[in-house]
Amino acid sequence: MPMETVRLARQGEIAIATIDNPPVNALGQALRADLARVIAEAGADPTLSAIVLAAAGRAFIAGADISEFGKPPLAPYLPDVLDAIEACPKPLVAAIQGAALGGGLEVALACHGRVAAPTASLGLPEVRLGLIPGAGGTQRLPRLIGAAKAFPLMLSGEPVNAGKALELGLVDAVTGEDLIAAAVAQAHMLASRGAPLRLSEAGAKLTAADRAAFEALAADALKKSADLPNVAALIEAVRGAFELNFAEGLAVERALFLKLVADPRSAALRHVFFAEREIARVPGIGADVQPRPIAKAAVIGAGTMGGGIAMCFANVGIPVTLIEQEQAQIDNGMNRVAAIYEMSVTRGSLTPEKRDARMALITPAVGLAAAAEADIVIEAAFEEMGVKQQIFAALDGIAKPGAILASNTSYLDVPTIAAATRRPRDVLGMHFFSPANVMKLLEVVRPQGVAEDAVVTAMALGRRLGKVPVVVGNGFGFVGNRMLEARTRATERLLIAGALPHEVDAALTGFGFKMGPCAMADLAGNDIGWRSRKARGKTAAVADAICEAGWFGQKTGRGYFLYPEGARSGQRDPEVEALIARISEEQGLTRRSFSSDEILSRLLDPMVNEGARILEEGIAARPGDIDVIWLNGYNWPAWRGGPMYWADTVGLGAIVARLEQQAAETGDATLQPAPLLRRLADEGKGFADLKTRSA
Ligand code: 3H9
Repeated sequence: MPMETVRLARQGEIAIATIDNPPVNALGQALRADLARVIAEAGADPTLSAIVLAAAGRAFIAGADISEFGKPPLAPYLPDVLDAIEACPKPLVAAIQGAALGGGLEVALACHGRVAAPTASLGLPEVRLGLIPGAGGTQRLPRLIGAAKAFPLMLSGEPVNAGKALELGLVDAVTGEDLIAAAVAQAHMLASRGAPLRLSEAGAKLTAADRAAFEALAADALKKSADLPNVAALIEAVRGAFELNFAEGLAVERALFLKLVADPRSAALRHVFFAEREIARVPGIGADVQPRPIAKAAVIGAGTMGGGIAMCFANVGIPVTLIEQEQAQIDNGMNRVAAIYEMSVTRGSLTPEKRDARMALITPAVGLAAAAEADIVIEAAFEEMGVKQQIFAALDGIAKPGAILASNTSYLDVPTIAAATRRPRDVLGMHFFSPANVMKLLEVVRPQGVAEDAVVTAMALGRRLGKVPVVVGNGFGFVGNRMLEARTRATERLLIAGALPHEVDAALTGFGFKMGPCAMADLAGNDIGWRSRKARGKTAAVADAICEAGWFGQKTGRGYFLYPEGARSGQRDPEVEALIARISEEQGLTRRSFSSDEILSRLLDPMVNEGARILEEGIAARPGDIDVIWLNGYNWPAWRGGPMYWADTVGLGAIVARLEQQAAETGDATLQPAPLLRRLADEGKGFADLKTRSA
């Protein structure tokens, strides 16, 4: 017999219904059925006067069960269960601790009173899954707090804490004392008042002024996200609260919700949701391995990267020593950090007090000896093996036993760095992305032989720093940059074959990226790739010629594009276009035009191919890990699910055929489909079929 997901107890005349559906009380079919049954029973019990709806565990209710979406809906449906809760003849009070999100908040809105613990976090995050609230949220929330306040909550998906919820009127009370006792008191009070107040019958907040304020916000939202179907749907549903009766409004909301659930964009966002949770499970490392405590950190190198990493620590309250070789260098580094914080203060996103507190947590120092106290040392020095080895050899004699020694290298071999120490089990890579204080991605590079708890520590620390940490294997460029290089080579091939920089970029921005590869290279500085190629004895005809002309990108006012004073984006440069045409001619190629679709597949197929090799080599554990990396480090559009997910939607057979054709056309062996890609295509499978739950 399946476990019951709702327990019923009583305190005198009050029933306490406790939801218990670990881990986060998601509203799967069993819970919906139990909830409907328990509320119907309690509602019909003449010895009861009111009901408290509480929940066990760390969350109140995390919302609908996302894993049920995309499958045929199972009765009882959540909107119907909530209608029954609201229609209960006895008052129901929600006792909210932890997350009340999506359908979870909608349950609370169907109740007749709401009491929250300080740990409560309330929100309607459906928008992040490409959806809108689908169990009455778009109708009940505007009736509770007005559409002008409700709409921004639903549009951002950002949850609010208990204090803010009270201020908004989302909850009736917040208690730091016994939550159940407070909810029981509220239940007694409502029972003594007679008929429960039902939000479906409330309308006082839906005034003309509220409508006008909502319409202004809606117009602005549409302008900013015209291409997102759920924003228009959200506006339509909320507008229904003004124009339709409750039942009609609910029907419109339901129809819109079901349409959005079936949209491939929502399916992609759901894939991302689960992939971002899967990364926490590191293959081969048990859930019982504990992280080492991290109370103090040190960062070596106060350049842009090192400064940004130090800020990550200070931002979450971890004291950090920022180390350079000379006083002038550390002064520069600290000034740069101070200037970035100052910018946040000017923009209003940071208070001067918080800025001061954060600056106070960063201690500047000269010389590696200052790393002696640190529980973790992150090296962000010059990207050269000799430099790194020297630093790690010195650190070996300085750092305390058990300290994690991490390199922020983006390409170099981590075991070779570790070999400079006598403690390779404590050495790994922590690859931050620029700007380190902003970008979410953290590649945790796990060389063979590193201690399991060192990896777990880096992962836990990454999450504490607000990052999305993904474990990757050791290998040139790890995952993200290795695939980026495949795209960079593809760009070069396209330019020489006949496409122009603005056409290449337009194909990618049309796909949903914020920037194309040429604009991105111009922003990062073309000289960076040039230097790296030269160090490895590699060439790229167009990119090299642009650098030889001194066109390093935005910082020099020209690169692939022209950046006249005050221009917000690059403009076509006839000289660059002529230079590219000359290179095509020198290589004996007749330039031809490319459609946007063709450019896109020529840019993305080689990345997928490289991703397949990365999986074969075990550098990434799962296709979803690669997707998470591209979403959080390289601005891959979330609603496209990531490169490996995208490949599955295109069909691996089609990608194999296109790669073969390109390989034959160009004679470039790297374009030959990877064995894994070919095997999956032959079997009619996708990367998703590889997905395994790891230990
Ligand atoms: C919705 O409600 C639609 C309605 O309006 C209308 C319906 C008709 N479903 O994140 P964690 C799993 S849309 C299924 O690591 P935390 C998660 O996969 C929904 N599973 O914990 C993980 O599993 P595993 C709107 C879910 O403490 C485990 O629970 N709601 C769901 O760091 C632990 O998760 C949302 O979008 C779910 N809804 O954070 C909220 N939620 O261990 C989504 C979690 O196997 N959830 N799981 O990997 C969250 O934001 C966070 O999970 C939460 C807890 C803050 C609650």
